[in-house]
Amino acid sequence: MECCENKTQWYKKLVAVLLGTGDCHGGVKQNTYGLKKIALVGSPNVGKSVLFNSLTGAYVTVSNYPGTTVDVSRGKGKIGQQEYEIIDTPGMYSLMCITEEEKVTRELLFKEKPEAIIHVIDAKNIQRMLPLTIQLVEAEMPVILVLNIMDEAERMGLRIDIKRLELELQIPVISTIAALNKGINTLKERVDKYVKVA
Ligand SMILES: Nc1nc2c(ncn2[C@@H]2O[C@H](COP(=O)(O)OP(=O)(O)O)[C@@H](O)[C@H]2O)c(=O)[nH]1
Ligand SMILES: [Mg+2]
Repeated sequence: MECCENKTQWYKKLVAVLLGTGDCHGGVKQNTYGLKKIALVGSPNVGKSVLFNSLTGAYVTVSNYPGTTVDVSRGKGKIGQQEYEIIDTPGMYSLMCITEEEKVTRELLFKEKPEAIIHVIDAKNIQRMLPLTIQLVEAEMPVILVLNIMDEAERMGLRIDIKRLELELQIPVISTIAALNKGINTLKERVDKYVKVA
């Protein structure tokens, strides 16, 4: 997005930028400097942004990843007693990146080294989406797997043995229905435990 395209009056934007409370798009900026990071990754349309909104407050910063036109959203979120910078990354299908979005997410993961990487998948398409989980685990990243859109998966009659999946993958696995805010507290508890142990 070009600056000043939106409808916020120019002087409000200027004041926000000068006071450090806003970005050039007039959005309110969250100071997440120095906070440990948690990244949400996964294919497009799996519910990353819905989860991001559940985990963060009202104010988030959307900015281009340096040197690209790809948007990355960042916000502050409290998990357990700790505040984190939560990052909503551009959609990625594979660590063997092809698209600019995938390159950004890959670079972000390697450079910013989040404390936890929440791989969000659409439970209906678990077979197609698990390969990225495995790639992330093999890259020795701190992965937590979220099986989202469980409502539709269950409606289709899909039964997923979560305990078995945890045993096989050796990572925490949580099921959620992000659109209905279900499973979010369990996810937070598991992230909290996971980050403390790591
Ligand atoms: N049925 C259902 N829909 C969901 C769930 N979570 C997200 N969605 C919907 O899936 C679509 C994509 O969500 P979004 O967060 O934009 O996905 P993203 O591309 O991964 O960021 C939206 O229409 C959401 O409302 C869920 O648990 N169940
Ligand atoms: Mg999104």
